[in-house]
Amino acid sequence: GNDERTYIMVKPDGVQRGLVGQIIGRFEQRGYQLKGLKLMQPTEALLRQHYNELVTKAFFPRLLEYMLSGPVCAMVWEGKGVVATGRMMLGATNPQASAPGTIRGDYCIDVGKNICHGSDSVENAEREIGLWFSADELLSWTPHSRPWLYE
Ligand code: DAT
Ligand code: MG
Repeated sequence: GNDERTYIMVKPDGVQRGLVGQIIGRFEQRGYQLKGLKLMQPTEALLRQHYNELVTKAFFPRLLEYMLSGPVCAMVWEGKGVVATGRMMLGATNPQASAPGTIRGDYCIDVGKNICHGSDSVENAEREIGLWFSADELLSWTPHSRPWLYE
């Protein structure tokens, strides 16, 4: 439905490079609704849960070091198809394979510095939102543009 949610995160390189506003702006412009937003320093324990399917990969130690290297901007966006569309807006995992016009295709080069995260399924989105946000950090509000976005 129109209340599908995804977890989007600007990674430490995106924050350092001043790209938080560009990434928020793309989701806003598309018409998605911001439900939660915070700048935070992730812990190793949280990152191990977030990337629980990747902890055995050879690149995981480098991924962990990168994700611990500074603050991240955590967000929840809501709207019809936001999980799949959010992934399209981010581009491919490897920025070299990301089309121009996508976030990774416009702003970065290497897979180990790919500036943003987006949930890969509705189920994982709900799991990740639960890891990164408490219930009282997610707000319920009615955007004035809703009738102009949805048929
Ligand atoms: P995505 O972030 O597109 O969902 P993923 O969940 O498979 O991709 O991996 C999470 C992150 O781990 C990814 O954004 C960058 C890093 N990563 C993935 N594959 C990698 C690889 N082969 N070498 C180095 N880093 C990798
Ligand atoms: Mg992933």
